[in-house]
Amino acid sequence: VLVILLASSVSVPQSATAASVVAFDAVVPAPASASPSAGVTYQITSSTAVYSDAPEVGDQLARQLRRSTGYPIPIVTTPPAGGITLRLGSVSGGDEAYQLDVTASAITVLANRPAGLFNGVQTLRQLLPYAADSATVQPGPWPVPGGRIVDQPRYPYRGAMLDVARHFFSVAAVERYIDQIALYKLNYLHLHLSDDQGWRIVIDSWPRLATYGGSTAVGGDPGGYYTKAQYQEIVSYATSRNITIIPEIDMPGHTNAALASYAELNCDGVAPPLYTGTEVGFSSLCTSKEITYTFVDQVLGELAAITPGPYLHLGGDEASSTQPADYKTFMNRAQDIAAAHGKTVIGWHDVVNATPLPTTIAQYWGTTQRNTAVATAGRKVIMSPASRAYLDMKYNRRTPLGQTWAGTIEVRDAYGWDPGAYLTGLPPSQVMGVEGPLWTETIRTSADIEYMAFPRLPALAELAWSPYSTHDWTAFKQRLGAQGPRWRVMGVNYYHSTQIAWP
Ligand code: TNX
Repeated sequence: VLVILLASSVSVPQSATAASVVAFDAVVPAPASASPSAGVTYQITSSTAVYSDAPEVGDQLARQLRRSTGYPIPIVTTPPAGGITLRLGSVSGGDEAYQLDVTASAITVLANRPAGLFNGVQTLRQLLPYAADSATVQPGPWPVPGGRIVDQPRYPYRGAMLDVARHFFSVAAVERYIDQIALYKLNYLHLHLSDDQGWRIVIDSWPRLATYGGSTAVGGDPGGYYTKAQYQEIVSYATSRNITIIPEIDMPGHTNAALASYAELNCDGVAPPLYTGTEVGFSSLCTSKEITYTFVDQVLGELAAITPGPYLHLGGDEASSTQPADYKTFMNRAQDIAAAHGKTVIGWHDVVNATPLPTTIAQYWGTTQRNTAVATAGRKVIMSPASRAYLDMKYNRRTPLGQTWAGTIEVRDAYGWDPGAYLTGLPPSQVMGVEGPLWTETIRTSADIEYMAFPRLPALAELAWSPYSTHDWTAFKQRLGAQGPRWRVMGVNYYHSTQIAWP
């Protein structure tokens, strides 16, 4: 019975029958509204052409289709009769909204902005047979189910975080992750660029941060850092996939790599050794020295200059080696410095213990649903509750990677909460969105990243994108399962959770 149910709604790539049409209910995150046209399918053929009002979005779609279908898929300068048209126009729902129409004769995506066209194309990708995500030419056919999807995000912030400090990840590895998360309409990638174990970005006025502070990683693994040009390459790669990079320099704690690089940043003037363990809370910038603020100003200034996005993340978490009064003084000055460089501050929710600027955003990482200080701070909040959203938590006790301090998180736990109602007393209107952080004390390769992020990150993406009225575990696990064959085609090393009936 199970097999029959799955076969009726999910395609099998090898099969060329009508059953290989992907169903509308295979899309993650669930669209705000979807109306299939029974019996109608569009076929991508050797004569299909693409027109786009957003050239980059059209190029990306055409490139992918050429790769897997082997068809020429030309880009044309007027909307092709019978082809794929990506048009700017007017839809309700803002910059990221789109409308996708699939008839027997044409595919049309309509959006207010290129971001909406990009999102519509991600939905279209998921409506194509899995083989369309292949890097090599596949036999086809290439049917797309007919109907209309009218879609817009629940939250403006849908993020992932990658800790490149505990372990360093190459530009190629970061771009690979960007490709994977873009398919689920995430629009922010937060890079945790500094911590006790490593400093990962060149700062010209403090060169030893990267060359010395970036020279190692957890367990003595190889370090590394991004040059400014490499960082900018990541930023532009992300931008063309509707993803804004948020750089984090964690302070005043989590700073051993900086303290080891420059003796003058330490209150006692003595540089500690580099650190490759996994303890937290032992390091602090010297909040009483003026040079500390020169350092913060120059670091944030150089980073702001290469970061087109509006946000700088100042960390601020677990500063247990900083006196509370000193923490407040320091974080208040650091926020002013970031603002002077034209950026809006994000901090881990500990930032509410300072005086958050009216615009400062708190990222909630607690393990309980009660945190009065955060709920009543009157600030926007990004929801990353550790017991639901932390991608470095193990799925279960047997998971080979990850940690358990916030519990174990199976797929159903990652999906089974409402970001708008999670933190007691926080007005729903203050919730800006959801982020899935991936700390990398135990994570060393792209395969490790993928194992922890998939399938939990798509679950978080659905919480962030889909109206809560669509929230339904039974329907979700079916949609999520439908991603499995796609991940196999894409080479994504996902965790085969037994909660999901993978086709
Ligand atoms: C806590 S949560 C941290 C990180 C660790 C993580 C491991 C937070 C803001 N800080 O420094 O990497 O736990 O799960």
